Amino acid sequence: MNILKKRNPAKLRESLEKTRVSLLGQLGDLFKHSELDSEFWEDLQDTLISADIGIETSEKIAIRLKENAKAKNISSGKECLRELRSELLQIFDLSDKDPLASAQKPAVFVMVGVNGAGKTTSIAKLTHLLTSLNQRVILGAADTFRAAAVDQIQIWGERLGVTVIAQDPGSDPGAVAFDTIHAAKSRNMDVAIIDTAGRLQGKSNLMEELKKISKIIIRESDESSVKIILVIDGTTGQNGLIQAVEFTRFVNPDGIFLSKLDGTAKGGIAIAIADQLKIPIWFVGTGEQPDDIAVFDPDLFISGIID
Ligand SMILES: Nc1nc2c(ncn2[C@@H]2O[C@H](COP(=O)(O)OP(=O)(O)OP(=O)(O)O)[C@@H](O)[C@H]2O)c(=O)[nH]1
Ligand SMILES: [Mg+2]
Repeated sequence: MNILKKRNPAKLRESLEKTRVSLLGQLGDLFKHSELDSEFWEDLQDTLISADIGIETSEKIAIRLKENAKAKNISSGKECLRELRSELLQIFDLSDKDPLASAQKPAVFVMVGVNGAGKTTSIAKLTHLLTSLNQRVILGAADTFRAAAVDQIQIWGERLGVTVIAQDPGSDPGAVAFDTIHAAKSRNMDVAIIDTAGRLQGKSNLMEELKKISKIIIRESDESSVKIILVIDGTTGQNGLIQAVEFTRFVNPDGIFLSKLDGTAKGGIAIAIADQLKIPIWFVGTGEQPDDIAVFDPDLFISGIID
């Protein structure tokens, strides 16, 4: 059983407020159109693009809706809105697994992403969520690159009452990851969460290093229990998507943590991520505190932006 399913639905809805207001106003006007004429289809596509769904995905949705409307003899905006919902649901229908599924303990989360995406804060949130579900959690400070990174995660560890495995800044991140897995095993932990240094796509040496760290982690664990979680800053819109594509050249993310969904009207990026990357979104960040996390759910998300 997936104990994470639909955790904090209200937070997910709340975080979509700005996206909903901006998208809904436009969709509302659009679907009032009495006629589904060429102007309607153009406006629909533009509306989707302006919600950060991206040109390619927006085009695809508009084309499919148009085909469906024709095939099903749909002529009213209202019916078309229903079709939009099922079209979006289909985009999120990806082969997904339980993030915590693991043949043997511990499940290992490796957090990766560009500088400042929200990796370390998201670790605090996951820790908070998992410990509240009676999971035993240990953290690994494998961001040994940025001077204050080890302190930052240690402070979270203290606040949340979990152990942080760390070495001095500048030490080998692969060694910290190795230590964390072994500490997790010997202490019978349910979940080990490993922080990594932020890296920009252009820095291929850092990207190669990430590949190395993830190889060590997979070698030291049961492969099925290791989940690479790509953290994408939701406020960066289409740019976040470009970064994500770059990461997939070096590691294979299993799931996405979409951070900073609060305060952005760019929530439509979730749709572009699912459509273009085919990687499931697992969690969203809804603020800066440890309890500002929601488990992503396609139904709730779609209702959150169009209802
Ligand atoms: N509003 C909001 N702020 C967030 C969220 N997640 C992270 N932040 C903020 O984003 C900033 C960067 O977060 P970090 O967790 O340090 O990001 P990081 O990816 O670990 O950064 P580096 O380690 O430097 O690469 C901090 O000020 C966080 O408080 C979120 O969901 N909502
Ligand atoms: Mg960090």
